[in-house]
Amino acid sequence: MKRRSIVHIDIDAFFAAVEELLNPALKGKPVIVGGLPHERGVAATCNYEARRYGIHAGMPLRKAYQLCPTGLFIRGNYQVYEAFSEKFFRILHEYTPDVEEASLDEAYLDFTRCRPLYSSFSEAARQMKARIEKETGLKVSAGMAPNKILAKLATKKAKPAGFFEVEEGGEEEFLRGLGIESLPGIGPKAQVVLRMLNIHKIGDLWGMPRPALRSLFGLEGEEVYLQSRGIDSRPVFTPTIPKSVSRETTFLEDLWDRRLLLAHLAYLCDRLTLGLRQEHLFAHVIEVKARYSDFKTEVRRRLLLTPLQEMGGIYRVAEDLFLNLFASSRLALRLVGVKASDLVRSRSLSLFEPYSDREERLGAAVDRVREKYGFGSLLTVRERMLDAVYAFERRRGFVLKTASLTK
Ligand code: DCP
Ligand code: CA
Repeated sequence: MKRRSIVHIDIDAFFAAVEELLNPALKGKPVIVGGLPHERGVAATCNYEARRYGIHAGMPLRKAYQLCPTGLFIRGNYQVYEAFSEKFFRILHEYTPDVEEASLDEAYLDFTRCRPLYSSFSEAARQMKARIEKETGLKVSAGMAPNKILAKLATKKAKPAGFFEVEEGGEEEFLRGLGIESLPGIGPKAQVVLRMLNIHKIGDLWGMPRPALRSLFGLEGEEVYLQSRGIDSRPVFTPTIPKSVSRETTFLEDLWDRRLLLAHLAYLCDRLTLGLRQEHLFAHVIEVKARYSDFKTEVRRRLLLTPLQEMGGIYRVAEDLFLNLFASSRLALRLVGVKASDLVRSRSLSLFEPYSDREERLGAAVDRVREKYGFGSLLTVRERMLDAVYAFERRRGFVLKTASLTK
């Protein structure tokens, strides 16, 4: 198999780092996120200052308090962390379409397909790391290697805030000195057994024959055998891209009023673009559909050389298509819909077309407000014309006739 270029990237002390960013007075002090000292429950994470006291994720809060009574304990706000996570992934998707979201703050990227775009993958990875740090204000660590396990171990070595690359031919040297506990296949129990056998480093594992590992750890033993040699053929798992995303609605009664029709169209575009942003998708084709009172259906579509994701751009195209279609209509309409297809995960892979991400930032900001105050909290004047027709809920927006659309 061709040598791959895999990057693993992970935000340092994620929840705690966000808290420090929101409240700079916390900087330099031990911070524990997850609850107050005397609450039940465990620490979700803590910053590196708190780790010096022996505190770690999963530790009961009371115990953390005993270890560090001067620590600053914070309950935490998951929605805020999610917003940072979204931004993190948004940037990653600009560097390659092959991104696997391993957790809220951790990803694998496969750069192999992007050979024509970058003169040096390490340079691109370093630049990506720097950009994330600049745009989110959080520190990240990254590792680069020919497969996922080595890339993840490289990140571990790079922490905090570093970048480490396992160069071709350097795999053995890299692995030899790492502690056995760094292999995901070796849990606390296995560690005890191996240490009794005087095996502490990954290099020590190489002397153990495959059957011996298997008899010690069962099927896991096979994993350990491969992991300890840095063998891992798992692909970077990219969720499949849907064929299309669409939103449509039948009206309560047939409509002829152009402004009200456009209000529906705008609202549907808004719901559609929310879906696109959530899936990190951009559309090369926008299609508008209208059904007349005699049930005849017409569609108009447009191919876009630069794919779109945001409300502003998509609505402009949809409006244009709709007006073009409506101009020749003699009947009232009973349904209107908008569909995005020929979807891609990233748009900035175009070599020739630098683009402004102003609209994307606007989209992310809109999502944040809505997350907090509800979808209906931010609608355009055009969309609010639907007040004349539908019940409105701040949490959900308008209650259209097609119930699934208000989800
Ligand atoms: N998390 C959690 N409960 C856990 C582990 C983690 O809620 N048992 C949350 C809090 C972390 C975030 O997930 O901030 C990311 O987990 P990581 O394991 O990546 O840990 P950190 O990012 O906090 O620290 P590190 O710098 O070691 O990556
Ligand atoms: Ca992390």
